[in-house]
Amino acid sequence: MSITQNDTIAAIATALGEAGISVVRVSGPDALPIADRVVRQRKELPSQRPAGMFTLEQVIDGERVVDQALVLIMRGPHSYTGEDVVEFQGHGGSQCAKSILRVVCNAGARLAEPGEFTQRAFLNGRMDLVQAEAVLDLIHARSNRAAAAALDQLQGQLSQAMNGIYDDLIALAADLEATLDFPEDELPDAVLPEIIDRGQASASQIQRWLDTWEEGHLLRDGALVVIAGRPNAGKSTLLNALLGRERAIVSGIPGTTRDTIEEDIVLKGIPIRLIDTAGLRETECEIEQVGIARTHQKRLQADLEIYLIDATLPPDSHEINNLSTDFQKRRLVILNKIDQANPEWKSHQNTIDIQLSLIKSVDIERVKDLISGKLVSGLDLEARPHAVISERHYQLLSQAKHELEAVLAMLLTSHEDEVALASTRMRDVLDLLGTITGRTYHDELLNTIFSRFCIGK
Ligand SMILES: Nc1nc2c(ncn2[C@@H]2O[C@H](COP(=O)(O)OP(=O)(O)OP(=O)(O)O)[C@@H](O)[C@H]2O)c(=O)[nH]1
Ligand SMILES: [Mg+2]
Repeated sequence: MSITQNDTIAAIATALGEAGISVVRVSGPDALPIADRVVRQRKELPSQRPAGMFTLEQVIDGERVVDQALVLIMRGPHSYTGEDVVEFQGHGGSQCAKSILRVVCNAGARLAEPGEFTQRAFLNGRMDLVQAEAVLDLIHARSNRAAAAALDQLQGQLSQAMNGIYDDLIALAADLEATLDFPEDELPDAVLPEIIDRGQASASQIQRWLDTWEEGHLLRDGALVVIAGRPNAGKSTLLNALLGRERAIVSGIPGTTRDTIEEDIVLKGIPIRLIDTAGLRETECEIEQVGIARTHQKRLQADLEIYLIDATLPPDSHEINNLSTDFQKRRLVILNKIDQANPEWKSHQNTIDIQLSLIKSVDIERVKDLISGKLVSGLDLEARPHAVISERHYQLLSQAKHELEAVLAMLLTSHEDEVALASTRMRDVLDLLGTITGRTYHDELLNTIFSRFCIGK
């Protein structure tokens, strides 16, 4: 996508399908003249009306009326994009919106690229990059908490924090440069330690934001939770219980589930993809082998594994051993079927997080609490939803912190050459921080961010 913006763009901003209304959005220098060309002329053309006005118009293609629409006029810079904007609110469904889009394009607009309205908002200074990303997060939010976090970010909570750190460090860089003007041995002793202190305070602030990444990842991407275990342990029974419906086939025949079964749920505000898998065992059956290979693949990707054990069978030392030695970031071990438990399990309590019977009096809310508890251990989900950083912010912030720490280490030497070098290196720190909010950016960065948007936003 090029970042020239002297033309006028148009797109359908609502989802196509049966609905009350659909919105076609037009933005750019010709938005108002284009609106004049596509409505049946009455007393006053749209371009002659004050901003904020809306009127019901007939949208025409030559002589033919294609829809009746409310036409809203917004004049730059007081609009989403910062440009003149006209919105046509026509009838829902796909036909009216497509017709309005066609006549608007025939009258001089061009089809917008994905995210181009928001990109223009960014280029016109209506929002910074962090806020533009929040728009996307808000559209993609799969839970209330994720939406609340995105809204905080859109309202500038994260931008203000990033700008605060940036401003502190630019002042620090200036003070550092000033020390270079002092003749050797004349710099007062207190100056460098004071600069180092301030740098360390900024580094801790950066770290506090880095610590929000994990919650950001859970809210934005959702958590992958895999249910694994031997055949017949009750994995599909658990999936169904968590979903509250009979999604997967349950039977007493080991090897019932062969493919992975994926379903989305939300627990404590965390969007979760729940995956039931084929039971783990040695088998001659080719189909089952493929299923088990998929189980292993999903276990590797999982944010949390729920491992189910069948209590009717005696403890298997090989299985228990694997649980304590194989790599898994987070795991919840459930001993199921305690209604018919083998007595030998009494001596193995320490391997197990919870024992229960999924078909006799299970407290599924307790299981849900355990799952969300394991997922967020170390995170405070009781706290009010707040802006949390994304993967892109994480990369830039951790590089910036790394560079800043290198600068501080150079300053600690108090050696003149090192101090001079540190001063140049501070620019890298500032560049990295500036890229977060878009103080500094390049076309490629904008492309990667805005191409993930839908058309019309
Ligand atoms: N007694 C008892 N039986 C249970 C319990 N939970 C599940 N079962 C039974 O165990 C059998 C296997 O359950 P599934 O949920 O199909 O087990 P699975 O782990 O998905 O098995 P595969 O798909 O073959 O790997 C079914 O007959 C269930 O009704 C329980 O708590 N107690
Ligand atoms: Mg199953």
